[in-house]
Amino acid sequence: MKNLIKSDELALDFLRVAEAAAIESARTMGQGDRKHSDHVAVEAMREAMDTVAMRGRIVIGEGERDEAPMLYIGEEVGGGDFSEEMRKDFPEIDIAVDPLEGTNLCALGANNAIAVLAASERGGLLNAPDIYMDKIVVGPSCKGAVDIEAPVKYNLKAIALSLSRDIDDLTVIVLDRPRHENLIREIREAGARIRLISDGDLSAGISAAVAGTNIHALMGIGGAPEGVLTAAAMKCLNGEIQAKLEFDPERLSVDKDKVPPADEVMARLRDMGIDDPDKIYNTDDLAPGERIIFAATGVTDGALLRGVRFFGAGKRTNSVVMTTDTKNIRFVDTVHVEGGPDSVIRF
Ligand code: VTB
Repeated sequence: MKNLIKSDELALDFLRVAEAAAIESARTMGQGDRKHSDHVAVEAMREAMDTVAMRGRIVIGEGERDEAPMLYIGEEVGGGDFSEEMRKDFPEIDIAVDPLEGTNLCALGANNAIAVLAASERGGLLNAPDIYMDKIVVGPSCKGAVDIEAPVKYNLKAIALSLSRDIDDLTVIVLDRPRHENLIREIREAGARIRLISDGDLSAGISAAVAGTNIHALMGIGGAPEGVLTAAAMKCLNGEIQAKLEFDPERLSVDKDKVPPADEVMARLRDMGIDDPDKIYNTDDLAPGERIIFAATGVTDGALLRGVRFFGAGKRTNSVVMTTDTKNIRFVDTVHVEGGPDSVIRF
């Protein structure tokens, strides 16, 4: 059938794309140059993306057209190796990318840097602006139990109840930022444990939705693009995200001149089709797609994924690739063999 999204086939294509970005950025691990790490991830992702048989369009990427040479919002990607005639039959796909989530983490060789992308049928991923977003992310057992507008203590009680444990047995991940001073105090007062992270609230959100990671929730303000990618992952993992756009300098604990003026942001939001800046977004608002594909590859070691390992005969990557319609969650361990016929592959 024409234009049908074959999720399982595309999932393996997107796996390749995430792996390519992870491998290139992992090569730069610890060099202390986050821009360079990001740049190589973007280039590798863009190049691999073009080999996929799709008519892809970037909806969340590296920025606006005039500020990013590749993977900018609106860029058409995919189908590069195919004729115009063949391309007509390819599925139309919207794509959200974060070629290197946690550029600092990679530059410092710290844990939890990942290469990520999500895809869906057209219109299936919110075109979120690159501003801040307040988020709460929980796993399947806590779905429907939390409310981003409720006091922190209420949410922690609800999470504890849903997981049949005490609040002091919970671990919440929070980005270590001055804007979270109150949030951190309230979590401490409620008695839960906290893991403060320097960067990477997307991989943290994914961990919160996977049992066995010992992470029970993500709370606080991070990037809105990462929020959409988190929502795509939640659709596949049966978790939940609630979110709200945030651009009030006071709530962000920054000087007024550090964020664009409110009327400018409001105008940008309206251009993107967002009328109500105070809207509470749920998982489906952020990722309404019915056929979502999510792929992430570890760049450095993390709670869920190992980082890229390089050895004489090649390299090894660890990824998760998930689909909503075929309901597969694949943890993929790939050995990329480069050596000759004598290469030894370890189990
Ligand atoms: C957020 C978060 C990301 O960067 O965008 C953060 O969502 C930036 O926050 O996961 P600050 O402006 O306060 O540094 C990450 O942590 C990593 O890209």
